[in-house]
Amino acid sequence: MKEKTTNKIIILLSILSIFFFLIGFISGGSLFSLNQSRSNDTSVSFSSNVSLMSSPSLSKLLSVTPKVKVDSVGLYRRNNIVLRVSKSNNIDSRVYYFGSILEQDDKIVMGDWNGDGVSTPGIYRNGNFYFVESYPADNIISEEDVSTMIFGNPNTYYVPIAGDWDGDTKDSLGLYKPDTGEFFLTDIIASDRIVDQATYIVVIGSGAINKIPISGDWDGDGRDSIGYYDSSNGKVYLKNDVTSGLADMYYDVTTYGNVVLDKNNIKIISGDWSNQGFDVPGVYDITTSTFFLRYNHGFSLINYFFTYGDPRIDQYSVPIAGTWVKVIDPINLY
Ligand SMILES: [Ca+2]
Ligand SMILES: [Ca+2]
Ligand SMILES: [Ca+2]
Repeated sequence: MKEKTTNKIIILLSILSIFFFLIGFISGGSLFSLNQSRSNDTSVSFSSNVSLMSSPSLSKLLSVTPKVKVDSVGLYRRNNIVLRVSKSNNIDSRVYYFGSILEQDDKIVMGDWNGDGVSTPGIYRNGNFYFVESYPADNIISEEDVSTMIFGNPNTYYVPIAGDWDGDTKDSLGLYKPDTGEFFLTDIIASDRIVDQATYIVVIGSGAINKIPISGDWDGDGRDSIGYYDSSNGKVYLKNDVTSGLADMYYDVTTYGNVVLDKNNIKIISGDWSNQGFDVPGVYDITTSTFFLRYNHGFSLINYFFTYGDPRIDQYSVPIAGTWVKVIDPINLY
């Protein structure tokens, strides 16, 4: 009897030590729970971790399988893009220069135009879409690196977005027209093509006019869809398919634990930050050059935050997101 009890105690202690080892492993990264401050406080409350341990995304994180799709962030600084490929702030970034190909009002949009798993730049300019399918070895993007497609009316103001609307692994272009709230999406991505009709014309709700458009695979079904950020209330509105109708979900993206961001000083990106299998909007605070990325839609117990860039320069930069490196573990990024 006594020996059995001792065995039970040993087993219990072993389970507890494994549990606390995992807790240490988790808190050793830069993951933080809502109970933590923005400093390097890595204390994690027991209660919050009990629920975290049962989270499916965290069990994925702890697995040893190489991560095949982890999105990261970067900055478009007008004449170049810097891509964050590791945790080190501003170190180990990849930098690509646009040479002389950019014009004043060009808008950049990142996407995987050839379906090889790596996101590369596209430039939208007045009815023309210029896209780069692979990064040049000399880090300078020049005319020979660029393919051209025609989409959208010239002399019309659009904000470009990118997504794989049909799930064929290739991203293609979408154009949001702020004055009408319409999204014009095409499935076609091809060099030297004139695309004169959108595959989908979508309006969210009663027309999301003058909003900030975003795109992503919010529900993890392998197809991207659209959404928008409303800077009047700090909320994102996300739709799970590319048909008109009400948003499937909406929630505040300005609150991260004790930190409440100014809804007018943030810019929105989206991505799958931990190989959780779906995309979630992320936020870039231009006043501090800090990215705030959450694991889940709505209230998220685990979020990432880190500084990237320099607010003196990057308050004018455009945050970007995509898969820069095909195989990477999120631990190396966040
Ligand atoms: Ca690609
Ligand atoms: Ca596609
Ligand atoms: Ca989807």
